[in-house]
Formats: sequence, C-alpha cells, structure tokens
Amino acid sequence: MAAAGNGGGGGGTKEEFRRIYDVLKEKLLRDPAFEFTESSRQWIDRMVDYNVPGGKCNRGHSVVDSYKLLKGAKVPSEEEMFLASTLGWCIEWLQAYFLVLDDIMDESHTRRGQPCWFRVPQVGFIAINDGIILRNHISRILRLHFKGKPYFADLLDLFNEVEFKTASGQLLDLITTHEGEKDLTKYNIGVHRRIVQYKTAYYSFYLPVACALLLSGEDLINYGAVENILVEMGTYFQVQDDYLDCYGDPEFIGKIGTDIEDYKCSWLVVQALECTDESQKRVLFENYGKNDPACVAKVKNLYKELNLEATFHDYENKSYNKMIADIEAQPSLAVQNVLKSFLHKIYKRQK
Ligand code: GPP
Ligand code: MG
Ligand code: MG
Ligand code: MG
Repeated sequence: MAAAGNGGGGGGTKEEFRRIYDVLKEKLLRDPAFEFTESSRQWIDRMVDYNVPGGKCNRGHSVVDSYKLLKGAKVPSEEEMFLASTLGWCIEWLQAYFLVLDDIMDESHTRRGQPCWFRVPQVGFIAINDGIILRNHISRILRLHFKGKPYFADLLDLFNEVEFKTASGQLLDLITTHEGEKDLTKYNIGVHRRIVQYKTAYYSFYLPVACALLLSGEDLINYGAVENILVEMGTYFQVQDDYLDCYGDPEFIGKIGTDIEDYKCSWLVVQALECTDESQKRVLFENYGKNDPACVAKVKNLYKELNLEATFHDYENKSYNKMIADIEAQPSLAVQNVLKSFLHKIYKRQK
C-alpha cells in the first residue's frame, strides 16, 4: 500500500508533521487566556517538549495518513493538511497526558528512554497538574483551530467520550489488581479484554480514524463496524504491549516493564494461568506481584518453561489474519486502505 506511507501527494511527511508541533506549542505559550510569567512559560515549554513529541507518533501520523486515504485521488489543500496534523497532535497530547499520570500510578521508572516526568528532580507531584494542563491544551488547540467548523461539537464530544472510556479502562486496570491480589485465578482472558479495550483501544485506534472521518465530513454513526475492527486492533496492540513489558529490550522500547511487580492482569499471566499444572501455579502464586527481582525472575522462568513466546507469536498470526479478513469484508476500498495502513504500522512491532 504505497499510498499509506508518508511523502505521498498532498504533503504530510513526518518532518512536516513535526513542524506543526512547533506551531501549536508556540500558540499555547502565547495563550491570551493566561498571563504567563517568565518561569511559568519556561515550565510549560520544557514540560510539553519532555512529554509530547518523543514517541513513535503512530497515533498522530495515522490521522494524517487516514485523511489522505479517505480523500482518495483528491489532493488535500495545505489548510486541510494542517488541520489533519493538528488533530494528530491533539491525540499525541492526549497520549502525553495519559502517560504522565499512568507512570505515577504504575510507579514506572523510564518512558521513551528517559526518566518518567514525575521522577525528574523538582517535578514530583507537579506532574499531576501538568497532566491536567496537557489535557486542557487539547481543548485550547481545538478551540483555536476548529471553532466554527460544522463538526466542532462532534470533535469535542469525540475527545470527551474517548477520554471517559480510557479513564474507565484505567480504573478497571487498577482495581482488577486488587482483586488479583486476593485471588490470582480471577484473571482470565475476558477480564483482560475488557480492560485493554477501554484503557487502550479507543484512544489509540478508534480516535485517530474517527478524527480523520470527521474532518472528511463523515458522520461517525455510520462507522460502527469500523469502530469494532479498530477496537480489535487496539486489543492486539495492548497484547503486544504486555508481551514487550516482559520480553522487550528496555533500551529499545524506552521503558522498563513493571507488570509482574505491579500484579497486572497482563496477557502473559492470563496465558500462564491457562496452561500451568498445580506445582507451576504455586510458583506463580508465590512470586507474582512482588517487588523483588528474584521473584520476578522466577515468574519469567516459568513463562519460558510454558513457552509463552510461541503462544504470543501464534496469537499474533491468528489475530492478524482475522483482522485482515474483517477489513476485506468492508464495502469501501478507501476504508479498507485506512484500516490496513494502520494495522501495518503495528504488525510485529518491536517497540
Ligand atoms: C496503557 O497501559 C494505558 C494507558 C496509558 C491509559 C492511561 C489512562 C489514564 C486515564 C491515565 P500501560 O500501563 O500498560 O502502558 P505502559 O506499558 O506504556 O506503561
Ligand atoms: Mg498502566
Ligand atoms: Mg504503565
Ligand atoms: Mg504496559
């Protein structure tokens, strides 16, 4: 799918996308609704640079790529490309907001190859307020660039709905951990699926495509089937995240896994519970959720014994084939291209 890449007609290279970040940030630093002091402006400048642009930007790029694919043969204007990139950045801002807070809740250490924001000296709990500011930046950006557009209300509603779903998923992620502490056998694939659909799939997969659809003048009510496929893709993506938490190289993925220590209802522990015998189950019960490297190592050894790597690769292939079949059943070729383009960004990802 050549058209899915960057650098095709209508602009939209990664460099152009990045350039728009600078434009948006400059506007925020000159927001007339707040009389900045020199030090508050510097704080926001540094905080936004630290947390917003350093990731892979898959979500942001996907808005631009999806929009171009939806336009088909029509080349988007410069203004349209700017708006698509701006929506892409709004999702990157949303991601930054979630990650700043998620890292506090998960007691994580590193993110994108640097200390988590709350671990930076002088930041600490100010990171909570920074998370709130990042969320508010999205509303500021949308107000500035989209107020007056026919789809403005739908856009605000979309971001609100998706944020609610994500925070609800995060709640499930956190309270399920308490239930698991009492009884690890409460974890199963259904529980896992529910958590990851809400905490990851809507904001990471549905939101970018929904933004591109609104920008193209579409009514989201007609895209229920597309939403289902994107939620499926998001589930697959979070299974990869759970896998990489244990098997990824921290140097390469930019973060150190904490799922075993944190007692998370990870896809890996769910798979382990499915295929352990009684003595292996005891090893799991005794060592899962302990903040002790020796216990973590025992859990990882057990995963190795159970060959969960192979289970994962099998899941990855089956899940890919199923998604491709669902995508190819879509009546619109443009929509098929949007979905395939997104899937190919993440299939067999290593980070
Ligand atoms: C990812 O979970 C989920 C989120 C980032 C959503 C957070 C939502 C909030 C409302 C704060 P994760 O903890 O597995 O991600 P990672 O492995 O990147 O820490
Ligand atoms: Mg988390
Ligand atoms: Mg986390
Ligand atoms: Mg994770």
